[in-house]
Amino acid sequence: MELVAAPPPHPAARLHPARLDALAQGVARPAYVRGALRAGIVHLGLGAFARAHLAAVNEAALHAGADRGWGICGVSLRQTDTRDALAPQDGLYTLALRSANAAGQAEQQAAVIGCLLETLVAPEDPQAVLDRIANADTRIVSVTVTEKGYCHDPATGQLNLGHPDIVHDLSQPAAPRSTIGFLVWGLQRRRAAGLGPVTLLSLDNLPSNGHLLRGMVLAFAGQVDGGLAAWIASSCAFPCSMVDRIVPRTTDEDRSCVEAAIGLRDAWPVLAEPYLEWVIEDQFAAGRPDWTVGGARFVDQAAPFETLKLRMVNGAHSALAYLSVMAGWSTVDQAVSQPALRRYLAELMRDEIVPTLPALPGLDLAQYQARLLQRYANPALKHQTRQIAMDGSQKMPQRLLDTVRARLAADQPIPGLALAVAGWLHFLRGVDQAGRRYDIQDPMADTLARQYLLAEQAAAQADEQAKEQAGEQAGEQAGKGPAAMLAWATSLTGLASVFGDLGQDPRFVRAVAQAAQSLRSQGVAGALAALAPSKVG
Ligand code: CS2
Repeated sequence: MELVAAPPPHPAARLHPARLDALAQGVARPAYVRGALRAGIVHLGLGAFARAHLAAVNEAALHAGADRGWGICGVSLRQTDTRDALAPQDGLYTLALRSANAAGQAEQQAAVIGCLLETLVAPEDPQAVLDRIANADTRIVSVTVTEKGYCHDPATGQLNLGHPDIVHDLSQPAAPRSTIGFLVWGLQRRRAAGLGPVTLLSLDNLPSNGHLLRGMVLAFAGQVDGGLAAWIASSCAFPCSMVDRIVPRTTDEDRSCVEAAIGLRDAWPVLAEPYLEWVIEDQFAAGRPDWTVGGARFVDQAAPFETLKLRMVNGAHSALAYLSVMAGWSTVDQAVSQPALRRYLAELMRDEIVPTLPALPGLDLAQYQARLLQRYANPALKHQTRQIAMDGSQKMPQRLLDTVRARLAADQPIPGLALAVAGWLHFLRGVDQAGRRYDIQDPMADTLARQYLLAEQAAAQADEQAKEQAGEQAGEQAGKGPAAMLAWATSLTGLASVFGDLGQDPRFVRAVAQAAQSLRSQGVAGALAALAPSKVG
């Protein structure tokens, strides 16, 4: 399904504060004096995700009259591309919320966001980033750097002091490169300058993200200066938060579509679904804007919301992503239009995930689940399953493995969860069912590739032994017998930095082996059918 919009007659002029009058009617735009804004928020990791929630909600607060000190300074920690796209637009960009109407036609609501005042590129000028954190205007330093940006061990949640960026940053106070390095050296400058504390606000998809960030910052600061660590611990705030909005990567087609809709050319618009849930613990060290006007909710404890979101939205997303990449379903809506996959996800949520969730008064979980499947089915997003499949080693623990642990602790079966985990492990072979190759994008890609090879060798060996013991068995192919798959799963789930002690739980390893065997011998469709033989026709 395509969004239909007539292209402008001439190449459109570039989005810019001087050209807001040229915006098409109905496109929301900054209605406050941008020049009066100061950057009270420094945001590290200025990807599409932050631009689609933090900045959009903050924009609503500014429209509602929030104090002018709540502009945003964005920081890209690696690439120059966001800055290169947005600088000629003086930081303006479009947020296009996409959905489908009752007839299934795509609809788009566009708004130009004005609260992003500047974008710094950390590797070009680390000093400027440190100065910003240590600026008197700064009151919140927020972070969306994805799971791997915390330089932690995914299974234990401890700072990885051997991480090359952390090793580098501990000796480079003036030119760090990791998020944690920037935060600690920036806070050190603040303290030295006699400035007050700030709130460090993690907005990443990690459980207790505020506590995690606090742990990383204090572990790093402790290596540097005990006094600094004590000051941070006693005066800075680290609220936990949960953000839920699906934000696919922007494509050139999206750029053209937004240009046609707004009448100006935007080099990097952001697309998102209309749905937004942003829940934040109300612990701020130096004030905050009233983000409730843009839909945020302040709570005492974010943990139950995080668990709900990570296990349902992200757990189901990851389960869907690996199976879909293998099966050749490239977008999420295409994937959930496959009846067997949709049924699998619905049963995974209802039967295996929901029973592990903490109670949230007033929440109807059946409705939440139905709404989630509808969000996945949004045909206007074209959310790539490959995008979700990235960084599995960092995502598995909180999305699927914690749920597995909760179920095993209650002695409950895990067939759907095991298929999701086996889906990831099977995906690591790097070839889909049609023989197309893809890269494994993961900070642990090398380790995973080595372990995958070892697992294949273990499988081949186990198969040989099984055949010797049983005599030649007609029809059994090397690497696919139950003994082989058990050896394969034992080897892969032995990766302690992802699986922790789960690799030692025979119930888990056996379930993963069985699901993997099913995937390898029957493909995704066969494995889904095998899981629910009575239900999938
Ligand atoms: C997705 C998330 O890419 C992924 O791994 O699961 O980005 C997801 O779209 C968001 O968390 C939704 O809130």
